[in-house]
Amino acid sequence: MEKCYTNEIHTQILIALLKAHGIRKVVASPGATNICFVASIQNDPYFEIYSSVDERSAAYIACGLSAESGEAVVLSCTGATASRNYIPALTEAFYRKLPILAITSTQRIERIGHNIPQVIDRRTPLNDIVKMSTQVSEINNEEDKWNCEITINKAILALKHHGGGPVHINLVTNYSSMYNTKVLPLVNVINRITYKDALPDIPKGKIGIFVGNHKRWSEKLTNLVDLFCKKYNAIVFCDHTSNYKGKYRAFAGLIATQENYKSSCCFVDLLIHIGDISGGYMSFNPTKVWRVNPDGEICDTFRKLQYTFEMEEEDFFERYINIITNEKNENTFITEWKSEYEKIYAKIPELPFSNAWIAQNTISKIPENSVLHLGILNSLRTWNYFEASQSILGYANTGGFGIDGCVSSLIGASLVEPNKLFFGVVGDLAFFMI
Ligand SMILES: Cc1ncc(C[n+]2csc(CCOP(=O)(O)OP(=O)(O)O)c2C)c(N)n1
Repeated sequence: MEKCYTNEIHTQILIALLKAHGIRKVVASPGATNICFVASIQNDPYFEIYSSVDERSAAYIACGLSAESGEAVVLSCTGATASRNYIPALTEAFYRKLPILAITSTQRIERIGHNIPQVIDRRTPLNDIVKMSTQVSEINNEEDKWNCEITINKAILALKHHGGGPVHINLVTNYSSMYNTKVLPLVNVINRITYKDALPDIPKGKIGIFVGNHKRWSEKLTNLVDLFCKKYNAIVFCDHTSNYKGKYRAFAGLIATQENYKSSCCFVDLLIHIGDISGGYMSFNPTKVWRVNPDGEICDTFRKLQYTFEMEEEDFFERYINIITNEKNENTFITEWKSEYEKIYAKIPELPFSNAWIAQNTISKIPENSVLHLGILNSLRTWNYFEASQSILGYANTGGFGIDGCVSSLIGASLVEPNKLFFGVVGDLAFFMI
């Protein structure tokens, strides 16, 4: 019989991502629960596998291997108490910041606490043995697959993040005895770019910058984004809470929320994602997403994440502006966007009296330099169809999406700027929750 990979897809994804991230050294200890993983990698000559019966020694071997080679090293053990024997060496690795990926295999988590032989609870790790502990379970649908890939990418990246250290994956198995998968699945490989890393090339094609809820922009950031857009033919997808007011603003509520029409402007080769949670419910179809945020999180809003740039937005745009290129861009995307916007805006029918009608007829009358606070959902959504004057900043409580504090937030903000006009648009429920 030809020896191939296990049929357990989550384990295949784990193996594919280990390879994609260049991790090949494994110290394996015997048992039944980690057979799917170990037998699969034994069938792949990419991996360099060492066997150690005693898990305690195995984990110390991994420490030595990692410290000497400078590489991340994988540990694999079975269920029951096997993983407990990793604690001494993982403690060692934690304080020496050694990138050890401890993969402890387990039966389904639902079995914990039911006197099932060999099932123990590893869901709460000690404070100082791993930087991150996570669960990888079997896959039943696309959402599970996405979650599996994200979880494993995150775990692998944590091995080297902020100085690095050990990480734990609790790997569920159903003990599949089928090993007839010849080719590993294609997986989404995510990497983190920090200040010391080389910058990847900007792909050719259409580029959109998606701005979620964003604090007030500095003049410097606006200028840098404008220069970036000019150089790379990019535009900036915004709603009222994005607060970018530069030359390449693409006010997107009307175009990117259509259910029965998908504008070609929403298909981009690269979407650069900045800012925080958006309540615009806008949909875009990027080929790849680069997230830029000093938090460095692997936050995959559009499910196409390729890189997270752990840096300030200003630094990201400045670095790409300073790259010398011979190509000259025509800035066609912003022209395309503007004509698309006009075309769709012209199709808005006469509106009945409603929040949308009020938005359409009021927004242009709001005085310059005012501040607009919008209740989440209906108010934000409908006012996002109509553009405000560029001097007006917009806010909505899209952190937690509560309708309980829109008016209070407006009052709080107005206390800081007593000479400004603050306008609030909230529905009746939100109003009475103040
Ligand atoms: C504290 C809280 N309770 C309940 C909800 C669920 N919820 C979301 S929108 C909504 C209706 C709000 O209606 P309205 O006041 O008309 O709001 P608006 O038109 O400003 O969206 C409710 C009950 C919520 N988001 N927050």
